[in-house]
Amino acid sequence: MNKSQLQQHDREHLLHPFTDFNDLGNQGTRVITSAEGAYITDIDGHQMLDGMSGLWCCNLGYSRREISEAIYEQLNKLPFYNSFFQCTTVPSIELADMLADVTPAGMNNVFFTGSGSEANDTNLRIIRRYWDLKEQPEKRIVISRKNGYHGSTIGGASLGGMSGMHKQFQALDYIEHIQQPYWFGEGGDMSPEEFGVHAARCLDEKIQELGPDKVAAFIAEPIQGAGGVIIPPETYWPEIKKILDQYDILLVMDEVIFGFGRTGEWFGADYYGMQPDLMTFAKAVTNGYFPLGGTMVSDRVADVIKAKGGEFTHGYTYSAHPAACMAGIATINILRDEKIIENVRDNTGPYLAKRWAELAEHPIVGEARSLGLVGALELVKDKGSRARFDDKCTAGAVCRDMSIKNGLVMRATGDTMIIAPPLIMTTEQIDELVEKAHRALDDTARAMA
Ligand code: PXG
Repeated sequence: MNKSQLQQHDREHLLHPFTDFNDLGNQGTRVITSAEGAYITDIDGHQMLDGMSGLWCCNLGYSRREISEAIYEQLNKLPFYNSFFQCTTVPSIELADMLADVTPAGMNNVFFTGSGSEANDTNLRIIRRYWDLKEQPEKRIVISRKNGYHGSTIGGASLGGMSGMHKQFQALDYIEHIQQPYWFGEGGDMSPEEFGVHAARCLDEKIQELGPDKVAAFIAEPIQGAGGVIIPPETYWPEIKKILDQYDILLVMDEVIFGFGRTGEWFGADYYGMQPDLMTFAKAVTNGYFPLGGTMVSDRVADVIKAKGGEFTHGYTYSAHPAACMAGIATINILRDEKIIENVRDNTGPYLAKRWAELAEHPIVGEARSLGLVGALELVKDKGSRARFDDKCTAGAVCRDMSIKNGLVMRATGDTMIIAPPLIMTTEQIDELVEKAHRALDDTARAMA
């Protein structure tokens, strides 16, 4: 099939995730046909620097044969066996061991799933099971945050704080949402430090309002990813820690985007010095080469579930899929052997911070923020008042298209442009990324004038 035939068949038969089908019908899909290193190529032969690591998952880029070969060899040896009914496989045990090793101290158990959404549903099941076994069944409410993203299953989307998603289904009624720590958008006249404490205190207020004996857990991404790379002020997590220490409430950190090195530490929890009770992961655990997710379970929680016995009635056919686990093992080996995460912490992260900050000088950029290998640009019409161009987020959509035209995949979340490039990026590629982003901003400014 040629390009237009592919696009036509795509329109006729493929329902895409998070897609406005009118827009899709008008524009047609971009057909991506190959990828190498940090670059992807479409069917027209247009090569683009992938500033989004696929969908926040191909942290090692696209050319790691060690991972594809590990999957292939496993598929030839034992393509599938389940982990139900007292069965197990060698790759799943080995990966569980490795995960216990690379995750924060005290997290020594893993429950495998096929995705991040399934892992957050698993968290809801574990949280309920834990408090039931502790004979505190009244602890049922899970507090989450507005504009957080935790997946698209009923549980994941209920935990998420994306109001547009809630409108399309009936969200679970035992989940409550508090303010996000989004200083640029919601900080008003407060300094970032003041606002960080303010946003954290919202958790305390919510706990007081609901009653500490009713609250089971608090879930949050260390930094919001899909919500627009919202890096909380430095005061935020220490204040949250204080509040959680005060009440008997579990902390779930959703590391689906920030796990496996994005901040320059293995996990966001390491970066912020937090000790979560549960930790969701997916995406980069296999470098995006095979679907795999899971939740790391702390000793505090796992000991109760294991010691009290009784069946935990939860699981997925593909929990601990052996080929997925082999992909995870190969990925972690590369991250470790090639000191990829240390390189982000010591070299490419600081380099991106310096180069990305230069974009704040651009007339339509209200803020340029970054951390490790993740960054965001706030597009504004007026820097002083932070006023946007319009309320339809046209500037973001235009900038995304201009960026692609200039050979860079940069995403738009509203009028916030975001990047999360592969961790293997060199400083030369960071220069290329910043230059292409600059050109996209120039083109956007012209188009919006
Ligand atoms: N938690 C977080 C923090 C995520 O970012 C999920 C859970 C769900 O994972 P699965 O594997 O079920 O998709 C995610 C996924 C975007 C975008 O537009 C982000 C995600 C997925 C799709 C699109 O940024 N994150």
